[in-house]
Amino acid sequence: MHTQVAIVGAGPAGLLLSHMLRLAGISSVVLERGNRDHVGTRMRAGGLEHGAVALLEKVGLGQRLKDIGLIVEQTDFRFDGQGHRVDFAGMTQRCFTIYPQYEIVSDLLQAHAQAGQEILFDTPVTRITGVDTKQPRVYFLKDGQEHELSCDFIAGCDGYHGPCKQAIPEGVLKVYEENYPFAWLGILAEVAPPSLEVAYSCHERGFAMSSFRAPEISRLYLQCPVDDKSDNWSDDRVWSELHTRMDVPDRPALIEGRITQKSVTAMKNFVIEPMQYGQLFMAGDAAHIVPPTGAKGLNSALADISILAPAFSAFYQRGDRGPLDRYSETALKRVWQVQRFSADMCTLLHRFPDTSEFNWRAQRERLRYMTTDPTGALTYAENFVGLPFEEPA
Ligand code: RFL
Repeated sequence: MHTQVAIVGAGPAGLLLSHMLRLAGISSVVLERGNRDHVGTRMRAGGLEHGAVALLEKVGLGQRLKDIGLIVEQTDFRFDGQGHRVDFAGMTQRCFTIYPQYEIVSDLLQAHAQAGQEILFDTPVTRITGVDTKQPRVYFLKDGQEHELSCDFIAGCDGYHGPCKQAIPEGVLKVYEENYPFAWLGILAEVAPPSLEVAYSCHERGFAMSSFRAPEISRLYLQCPVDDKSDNWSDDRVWSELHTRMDVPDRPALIEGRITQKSVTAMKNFVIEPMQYGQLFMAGDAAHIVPPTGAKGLNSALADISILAPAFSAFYQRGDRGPLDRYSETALKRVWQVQRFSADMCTLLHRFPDTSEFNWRAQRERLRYMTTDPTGALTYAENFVGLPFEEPA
């Protein structure tokens, strides 16, 4: 088997890349460890920056997004018993769109099916070789048998735990990592949020957040200990803690509903440099992770592809390898801006277990500055709606 670009991973990054390559007439094969159901139903991110929406529209994936995406124009920050709204859309003339990750994946799977482009599910990649040669190879299992795919390039879109980055030699790869001393209990509930806005709460008992995935589906989060388990959280305990942390007199109280999912997620920043080596190009969570406080993980994965797909086009259509050679440098500029914003939001909104009274007091003053001072609010607004994406040709 041979293809031009072998793509490891059928998450949003891998699927968008193969979709954009097909539009440019470049062949690719997507190899995915999980099965189709697993890939299509994963409940993860929910919000798209304006640049991500523009990119999806440009590559023909804008219709359902337009039909069912929900526009958000302001964020409500709650602290010291009060709500403080930041009208980010008014400040930037851009909005944020709630469109769950599983909908993007579903649109991409549908586009692949319509184009007759097969995705190889249940095919875990075991190793890749020859990334510093003209003919790298990807080895994968299918029905227990090892198979080999030769290619011109490999795109490592295999998430944080995937195998591709291991092909970059130790002396070349630099890993930056920050782990936080708390986690998030993520809750999915069948109930409409009190209003269609994202609300963050910085409370002395810990961070809480109210968002949504659809008009009748709330997505809620509670800061919890790093080693916590979702079994420790009965539904009553979840709602009681959410009310304590989220409800303030000047905002409608949270409405309770049937909880359908609870899971604990660790918080970390992680970046590898460079994001490429030889014929291997890393994208999305495989190359960088952010704590989800700034809603950037999915957006960053799509932003990488907005750079990588046109770089492959430049190579195959014009014989110009320059954009590919500069991919890591170009992508990392945006990646680090997103890391900086996500780390700031994470630090600003959580209650650190060992924080001093001084830091806790100063933390809320930083929040007050960000929500009430025009300069502070504009800085938040510009970062939240998103830094520019590369414009695909
Ligand atoms: P993905 O989605 O992890 O896809 C990687 C794919 O690679 C496959 N894979 C392999 N395939 C073949 N062989 C192997 N050996 C393989 N090893 C791995 C995996 O099965 C998988 O299908 O990465 P991608 O495409 O880079 O997309 C990134 C996004 O998924 C991610 O950034 C966001 O979901 C992060 N994230 C959130 N981001 C937000 O912006 N807002 C959120 O609210 C938010 N919530 C979340 C999240 C991530 C979560 N995870 C990962 C724990 C909530 C959760 C629970």
